[in-house]
Amino acid sequence: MHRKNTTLGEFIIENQSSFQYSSGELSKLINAIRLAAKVVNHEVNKAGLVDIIGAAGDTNIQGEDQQKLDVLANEKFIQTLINREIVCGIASEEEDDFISINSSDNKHQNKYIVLIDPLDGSSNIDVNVSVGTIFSIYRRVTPIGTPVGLEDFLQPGRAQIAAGYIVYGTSTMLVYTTGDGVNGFTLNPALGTFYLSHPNMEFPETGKIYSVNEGNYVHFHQGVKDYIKYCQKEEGDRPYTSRYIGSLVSDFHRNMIKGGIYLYPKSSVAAEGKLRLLYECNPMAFIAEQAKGKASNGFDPIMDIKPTELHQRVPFFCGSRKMVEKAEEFMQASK
Ligand code: AHM
Ligand code: MG
Repeated sequence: MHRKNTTLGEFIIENQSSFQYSSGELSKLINAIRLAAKVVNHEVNKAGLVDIIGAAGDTNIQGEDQQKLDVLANEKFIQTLINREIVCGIASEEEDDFISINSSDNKHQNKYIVLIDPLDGSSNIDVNVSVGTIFSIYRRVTPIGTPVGLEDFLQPGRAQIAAGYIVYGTSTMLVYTTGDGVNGFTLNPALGTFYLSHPNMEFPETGKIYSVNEGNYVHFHQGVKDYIKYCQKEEGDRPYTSRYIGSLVSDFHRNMIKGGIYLYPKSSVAAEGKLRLLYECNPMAFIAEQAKGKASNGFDPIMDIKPTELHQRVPFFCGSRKMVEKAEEFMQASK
């Protein structure tokens, strides 16, 4: 039970002892993400002023090149984590390879790595629709004191220590888990403070919303087509409502609050779907399971997949437990 007006900073301190490894390092890391989130939020909020202050690719009044917001978000998160010297490695959806961090007086002594999608759904920025940041934290598996290796980043989602997202929506929210439930914090922009607004978030067991890019229908596997037809059928509490923002964080966030399922299946034109296992699916799967929801590739739990490459894609079925199970039934039936 948390009292009213608990800030994210207070919450992190109060819950530090419940972390699996409570040296304070993870708290500092989440604090750094909180800080970067506020900086990126400030930039995202200015995006609508692009015609006034210059578009990406333009040169601003100081003669500096204007950056695309996703590139800027990538830099802000990476720089904040590097400056605070709290992680030994970072992998980002925006970077081809992982980054090994070695500060002068701290030779590979940190134990955590971060994987991040700095600005997911960035095609929505130009049209003033919500975007998000997704992050995932693991303990390194290579020995402390040595540089990080690819194996540190290719751990299955089950090994995650923490995961979360920031949704830059009508309000900006930071939602995260350290394996002990899911809590959501809303930013008061006037004060620059996140307040605990959504304690113990849970997916309803079932729901009435399905979220999928139905424009790809003809390319879908028969099981997905059958499930979509099921959602649209007039029977019981159906037809369901179709809601698709095209911004994973926002679609997920709405479905967690209202009850629903998000699908990005593979298709005849995208052999493994679109979403990335490490930067998008694993963290969202961890949050979903911690919120009593479910996440799978249509057959098996997302977090049981052993990753083979940094930018690996996987089909993604995620949301209210009973809805994901129903979709899996259709996938099995037409296997
Ligand atoms: P991105 O990482 O390039 O932003 O792509 C991920 C986004 C998700 O947020 C969203 O759910 C999906 O791509 C939408 O894809 P599509 O336009 O194919 O439906
Ligand atoms: Mg993305």
